[in-house]
Amino acid sequence: MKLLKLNVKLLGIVALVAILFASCKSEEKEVAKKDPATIALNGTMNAELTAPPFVPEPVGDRPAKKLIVDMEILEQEGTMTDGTTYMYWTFGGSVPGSFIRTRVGDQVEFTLSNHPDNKLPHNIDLHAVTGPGGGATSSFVAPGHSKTFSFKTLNPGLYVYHCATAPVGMHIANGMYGLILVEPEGGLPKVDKEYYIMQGDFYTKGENGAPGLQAFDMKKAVDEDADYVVFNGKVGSLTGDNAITANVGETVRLYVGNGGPNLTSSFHVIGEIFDNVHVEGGDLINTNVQTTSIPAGGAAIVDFKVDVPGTFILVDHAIFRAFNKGALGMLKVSGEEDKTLYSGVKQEGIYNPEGGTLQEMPDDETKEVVSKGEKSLAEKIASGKNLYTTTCFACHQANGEGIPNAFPPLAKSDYLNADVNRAIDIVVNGKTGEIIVNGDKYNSVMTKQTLSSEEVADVLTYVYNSWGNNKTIVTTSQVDQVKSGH
Ligand code: HEC
Ligand SMILES: [Cu+2]
Repeated sequence: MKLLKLNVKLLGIVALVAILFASCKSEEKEVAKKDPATIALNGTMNAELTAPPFVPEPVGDRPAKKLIVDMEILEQEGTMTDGTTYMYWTFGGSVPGSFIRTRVGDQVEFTLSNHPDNKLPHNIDLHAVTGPGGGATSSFVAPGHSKTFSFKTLNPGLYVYHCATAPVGMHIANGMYGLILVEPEGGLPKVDKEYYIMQGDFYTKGENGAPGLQAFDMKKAVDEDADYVVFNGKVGSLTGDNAITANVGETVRLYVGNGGPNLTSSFHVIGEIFDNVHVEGGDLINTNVQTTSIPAGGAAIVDFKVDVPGTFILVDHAIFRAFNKGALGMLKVSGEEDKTLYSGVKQEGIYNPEGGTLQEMPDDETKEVVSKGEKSLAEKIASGKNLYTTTCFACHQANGEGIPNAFPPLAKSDYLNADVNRAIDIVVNGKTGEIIVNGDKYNSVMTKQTLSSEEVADVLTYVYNSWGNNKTIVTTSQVDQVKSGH
């Protein structure tokens, strides 16, 4: 009897321990493996999108939601540096593109719209997407169209997005990249100021500082020979009145990305030490960092407390890029000085640092001036050249040399010179299907160009009178005739 009782007791204890152990284990499992794919959605909201250097409101403790993102692609001329412009291709009208802020478990419904005035098809590859092409295959969209796809954010972190339409390098080089942040459950720790900065390298026909509208240079891009290396799409985007700001005693967080297409950034803030760096934008946090390496197509989250007032210079510490190619920004901190932390000048010396201003390149080229009025042949060619550099050069390249296997040449093109009405038809109506130009096969798509008859006549006259072509003069009425024949 006694023995039996003891046995029962023992059995009871064993069972209890087993139950406790099991429940404890399953609880542990739940905490460690809350599968983001199973996080329930709680309502719908429109995503706030911001242009750099600003970021949307933190997610805080909001539940996962269906998050609507509407992104518009705009191809538009913008300033690269004083006196120099560039035809940027943008997500949302800025370089880098609009900042997207989500939390883990959100169901993002993404609509990509390609403005009807644009010349090219585009798409988007978001590194935060788990799926083929990061969304690229589902978002390929022609001018005047839009595409919608959706994805669930499974991994917290800071991710790059970019266009992935061929030639991919060229779309990225023209500014088609940005950042998407996926915050963890409960959000990132609170800070006082947050900013959005993204580095990019640019390749132009003219050297750094050459005036006027500068075309993309494919050869320099392939050679990784950048004319400009900049933060937020242009020289001076974060200097002078555009500097980012904070007050003494505040914590500052920077979301820093690198669009590339080629160069790795050695991101550094002169006079500050990063208290925390989310290495490569992931969960790993390194502390007390001077310079963090940000690969092309990668990102980092850095934060630091500003203890003393002054201007802190943001650079790519591959330092010629900062002082000679544009990768230089400013953080202006205002507030009371603390002489124990930083004394200021105690004694004059003769050390002469390079200083925080950009060195100007000499202006030795003059701008071409196009006069208005009745058009002579020279005027037609001048106007055609302008149209060519804003419309056709993106694909056919500045000297009409094209890109092998993608865009046929217009220079010394047997196809072009053989039939002027066919050429007019291609510009007016677009062209797809196999063609052979100078012995090479092309089978691609040229989108229909939205130009007036006069513009078509001018641009083709320019093309025919350049690069060894047969000097045909195309008139407006000839273009009208081809148009009415359709
Ligand atoms: C979106 C890129 C793109 C733009 C912009 C573009 N083209 Fe094209 N173009 C092409 C492609 C691709 C082909 C070949 C189409 C095919 O394979 O059927 C082509 C073919 C041609 C051809 C016939 C082939 C040849 O080499 O002679 C001419 C002429 C031409 N384009 C002129 C122009 C002119 C003029 C402009 C500017 C008004 C222009 N294109 C803008 C991509 C483009
Ligand atoms: Cu693109």
